[in-house]
Amino acid sequence: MTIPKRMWWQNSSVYQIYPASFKDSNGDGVGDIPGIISELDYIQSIGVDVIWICPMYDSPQVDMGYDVRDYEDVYRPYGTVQDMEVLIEQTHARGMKIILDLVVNHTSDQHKWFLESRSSKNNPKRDWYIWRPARYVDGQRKPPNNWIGNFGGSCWEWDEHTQEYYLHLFCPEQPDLNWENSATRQAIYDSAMEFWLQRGVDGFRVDTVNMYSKGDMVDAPITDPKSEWQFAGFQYCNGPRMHEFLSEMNQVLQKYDAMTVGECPHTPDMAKVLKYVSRKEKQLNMVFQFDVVDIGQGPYKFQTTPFNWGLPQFKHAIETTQNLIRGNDGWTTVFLENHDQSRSVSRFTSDAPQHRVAGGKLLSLMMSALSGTMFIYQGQELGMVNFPMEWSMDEYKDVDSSNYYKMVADRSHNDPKEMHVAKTSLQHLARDHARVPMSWSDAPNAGFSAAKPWMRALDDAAICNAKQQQSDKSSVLSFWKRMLQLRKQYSDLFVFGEFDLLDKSNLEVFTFTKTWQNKKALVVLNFTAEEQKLVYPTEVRSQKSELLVSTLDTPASDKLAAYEGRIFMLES
Ligand code: TEU
Repeated sequence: MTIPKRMWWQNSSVYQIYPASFKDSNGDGVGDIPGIISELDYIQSIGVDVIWICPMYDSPQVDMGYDVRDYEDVYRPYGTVQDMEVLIEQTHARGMKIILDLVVNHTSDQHKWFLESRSSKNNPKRDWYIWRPARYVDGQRKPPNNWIGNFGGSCWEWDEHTQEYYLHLFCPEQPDLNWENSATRQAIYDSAMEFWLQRGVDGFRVDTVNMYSKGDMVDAPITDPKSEWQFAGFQYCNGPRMHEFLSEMNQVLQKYDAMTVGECPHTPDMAKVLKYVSRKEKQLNMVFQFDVVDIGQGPYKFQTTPFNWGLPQFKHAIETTQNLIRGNDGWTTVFLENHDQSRSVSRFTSDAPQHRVAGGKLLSLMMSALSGTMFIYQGQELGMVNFPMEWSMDEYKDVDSSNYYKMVADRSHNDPKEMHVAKTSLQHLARDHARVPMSWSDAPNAGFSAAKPWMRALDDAAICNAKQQQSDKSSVLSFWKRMLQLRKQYSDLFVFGEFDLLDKSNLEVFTFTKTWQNKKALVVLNFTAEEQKLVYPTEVRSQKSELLVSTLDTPASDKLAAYEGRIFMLES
C-alpha cells in the first residue's frame, strides 16, 4: 500500500480547554477567553500544536454550553466575539492552531430556531426539529417510543402548546435538530461553521457526530426491565443517512482545509468507524472512539464499582483503536481524558499520594508511544486527580451526576447503602472531576480566580500545580514536555507506527512494540503498585535493546518499579 501524504493534524498534539475552569481573568469565579489568552505561552511551552476550546457560545448553560442559544455569539461571562478573534490571532501568532467544538446535533431550547419551531404546528421552522404525536396506551398518553435519554428519563418532551412531543437525546432543554431537512442543514453550515471558519479557526471537534441520522425510531429492545425507558444508542447512532450528511458537511470544511475530530459513541464495529475516518471516504479526519474510556463504566453508566476492569480489557481496547490505521487509510486518536471523563490517574493507575506522580508519568509515556493524533485535557499534564469522597454531593454540578443520584434515590427510596454505592461510583467516574478549576498555583482558589470559583478548587493544589511543576525537573509536567519532544523526534514510530500487543493476558504488565519499516520500539508498562520483574518477550529477546526513556531517573536493570514505564529502541 502506498503511504498517504502526511497531513498537519496527524503529527499534532491537541490541548483541550474547558473555558469555565481554565483561568478567570476578571474575578467573577468563572474562567474566560482573556484568561485563556493570558496562558497561551504556558500552553505552548508544553509542546502542543493545537488548542481545542470547549463550547464558548452563547448558552443558558444547562449542559455547560453544549446547549447553544446562538452559534454566532459568545457566552458573555467568557467574553465576546472580539475576544475570540484575539484568541485566534494570538494562537496563530505562536504557530499553533485552534479548533472549536461544533455542537449541531441539538441546540438549546432557547435558540431562536426552536422558539419559532415550537410556536405553532405550521411555523416554517416546525420541521427543523423532530416533532411527533403522542402514542396512547390504554388511554394514557405516552411518548412516541421507549428510548432513554443520555441523561436519564424519556428522550421525548411533551409540548402543551402544540400538543406534540419533541425529541431530545440529551436534556429536555437540548432539542435535536432535524437533519433530514436540507434548509436546516444549510443553516447549520452557515451559522455554526462558516461564521467561525471565516474568522480563522482551523477546524472542529464535532460533538456527537454520529447521531444526526436517527433511522426509523422504533422502540428499543428491553435491556433494563426495571425501567420504562430503554437504551437505544445502537439505533440513533450511525443511522442510514450519516455518510450523506457528513459528505455534504465536508464540502464546507474542504474550502478551509479544516480538521475534524468527531465524537463517536456507541460504535464498537470497526468497519463503521473506518468508514468515517478513511481518507478516501472524505467524511471526518478522525474520531474519538469510546473503547478505552468506557472501560469500567458498567453496563449502564455509573452502575458499577471502582476499578471493575482488568488490564487485559484495557489492552484490548487500546489495540482496537490502534489497529484502525493498520493496512488501511484510516486515522486514529490517542486520549484518556476529556471534559466527560474523570481523571485518568485516578481511573487507570492510582491517586494514592505515593503513586500519583508515577501514575501520571506512566500514562504520559504510554500515550506518547501510541499512534494517532494526541489529545491532552487541561490539568492532565500536571497529573491532576479526582476530588475526594469527603466532598459533599453539593460539589457535583453536572446534570449527568445529579440526575443519576436522583434516579438512585427514587428507585431505592433513599436507601443509605445504595446512596453510598452511587456516590462511590460518582467519586470515581463523574464528569465533574474534569471540570474543577485548573490548579495553577498554591494561591487561594488554586490560583484560578480571585473570587470563589463556580466549582470548588482541589484541596491538593498546594502539592500539584502548574507553577511548581514548571520549575521542577521531576514533575509530571516536565515529563510530558520530554515525552512530547520524543514523540516528535521519533514520529515515524510513535505517531505513525504499527502497534503489536505482546502480552495479551498479563494482568500486571502491558507490553507492546511499535514498528515503522525497519525501526522498532518496545514499550513496557507496569500497571501495578508493586515491583514487577522486567521480562523481554520472546518476540524481541534476540534483539539488542537500548533504553530510550524511563519514567524513573535511575531505573533498575532487572525490575520495574511500581507504575514504572520504559521505552527501548530495538536493533534488528
Ligand atoms: O457527549 C456525548 C456523549 O455521548 C457522552 O460522552 C455523554 O457525555 C455521556 O453519554 C453522558 O453520560 C457530548 C459532550 O461531550 C457532552 O459534554 C455533552 O453533554 C453531550 O455531548 C451533549 O451535547
